[in-house]
Amino acid sequence: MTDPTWQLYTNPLSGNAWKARQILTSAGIPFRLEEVPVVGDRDAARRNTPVGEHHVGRIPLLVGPDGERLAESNAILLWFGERAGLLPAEPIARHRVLEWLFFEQSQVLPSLATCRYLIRVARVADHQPQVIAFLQARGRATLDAVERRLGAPDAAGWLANGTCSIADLAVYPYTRMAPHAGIDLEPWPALRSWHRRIEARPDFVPLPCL
Ligand SMILES: N[C@@H](CCC(=O)N[C@@H](CS)C(=O)NCC(=O)O)C(=O)O
Repeated sequence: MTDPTWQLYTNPLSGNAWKARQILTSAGIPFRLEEVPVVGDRDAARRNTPVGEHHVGRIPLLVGPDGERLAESNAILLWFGERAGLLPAEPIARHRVLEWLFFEQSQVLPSLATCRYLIRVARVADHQPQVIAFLQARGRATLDAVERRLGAPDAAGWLANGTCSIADLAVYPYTRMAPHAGIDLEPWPALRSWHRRIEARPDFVPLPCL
């Protein structure tokens, strides 16, 4: 028997899983949370779950009413983006949004999210000081890029097209949690104002691990 409710396989520590919670909420889709661990014996805990059965085996993983399985946080943002009114249809406007989704996966996750994971989740930072310093330098350059964009005259306080979109939801969690990666956000004022702007939206879902 199929379950009529979307099931989101998640963990409160995960910024990628937050993106899925936020877009489901913004799109008005009812869903249920299924928590899976991100540390310890993950394979054992995930065995016989859709996450364990998936070829990538990571969260977020969303299981739909017809059994469809949706992986990759930014692909999930795209799936529900139009329904949430957070993804424009016009090609150039859509392209501006996609640029930030790819930026997030290629710049934000490998620097800020990885560094945060080593310090805050796996707690192995003491053994990797050079790796941490390298990732923090990459993370600061990433924050500089976001700050530059937000400071541009046509940005109007948002990353793409002068309005809130899934671009903002993609880049928000791991830039907001940069202090968990050992980076104080004081030098990036436009970024901090943008975080507050996202958090002031009426349907905002707080990051559970802040
Ligand atoms: N590119 C993927 C990355 C997903 C990812 O790294 N998920 C992490 C949690 S944030 C995870 O499942 N970690 C536990 C593991 O790899 O077993 C996305 O954006 O969804």
